[in-house]
Amino acid sequence: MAELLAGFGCFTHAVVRAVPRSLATQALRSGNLEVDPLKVQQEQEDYVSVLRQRLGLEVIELPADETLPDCVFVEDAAVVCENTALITRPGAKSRRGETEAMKRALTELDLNIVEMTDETATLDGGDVLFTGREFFVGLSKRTNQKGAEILADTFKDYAVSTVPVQQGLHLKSCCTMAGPDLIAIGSSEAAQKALKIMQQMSDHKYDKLTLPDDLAANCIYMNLPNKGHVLLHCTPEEFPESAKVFEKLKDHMLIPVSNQEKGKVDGALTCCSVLINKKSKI
Ligand code: M3B
Repeated sequence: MAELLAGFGCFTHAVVRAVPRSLATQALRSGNLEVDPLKVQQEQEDYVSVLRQRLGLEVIELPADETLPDCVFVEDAAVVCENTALITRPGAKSRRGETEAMKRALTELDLNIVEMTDETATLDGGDVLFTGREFFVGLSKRTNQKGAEILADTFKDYAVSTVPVQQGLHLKSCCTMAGPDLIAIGSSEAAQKALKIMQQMSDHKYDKLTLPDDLAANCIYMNLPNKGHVLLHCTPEEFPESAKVFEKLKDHMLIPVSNQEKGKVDGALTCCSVLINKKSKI
């Protein structure tokens, strides 16, 4: 049923946010690696320039907020599908303030806004995998069952299944979509287990692209006019073995994007944008 997937990966707009100086010292992180403040700025500039210059998306860049050290990771603040935006209630208290600017930007873009106001619910966008056919929601330290239920109520056209996240911060710390019906998945035991659960829950049989490194499985797929299948993926410097796997893909325009500094605070490629497809109003 290819027609079901007709618009998968088609995007016109991206919301991103500048890196606050406070990221280097105050962003949440699972390790204790030191972030180079200049390098992380540069990395984000390069990321934004890929979206804007190279891919021609209309990029809305929110200003950094020094009181929100993790604010560059906009993916966690909203889930957008078609013309509806769910403004999340991030699991980390220190991140709750990130949704305000996101809500304003998405309102400005004329999307239907749904807010997760229930104080028992938490959800980070990093736990939400949309396949084009259905949603998988990771139940993690940041996202709970109530959050997943509110997502299901918001996007009623799609099935929503939950997947326990046993390792890493978010579900998308080890998987994303690398193409229509193609799940990019890491090789760790936890990643493979998550894939198995998703396969069991789904009526559809997805193809998979297995990456040696879990974090390399966080890539960004788009389908763009005049460009076709586009994939933003890890650089050979960061993940040499995984980069080789991406380089074998023949149907994609491949764009390696560096994530070294943001990776030190558990950020990945998908974390730094909210992608939107605004069909022009005629
Ligand atoms: C990362 C936030 C890091 C905060 C994103 C998705 C998976 C590995 N210090 N947020 N959405 N996580 O990335």
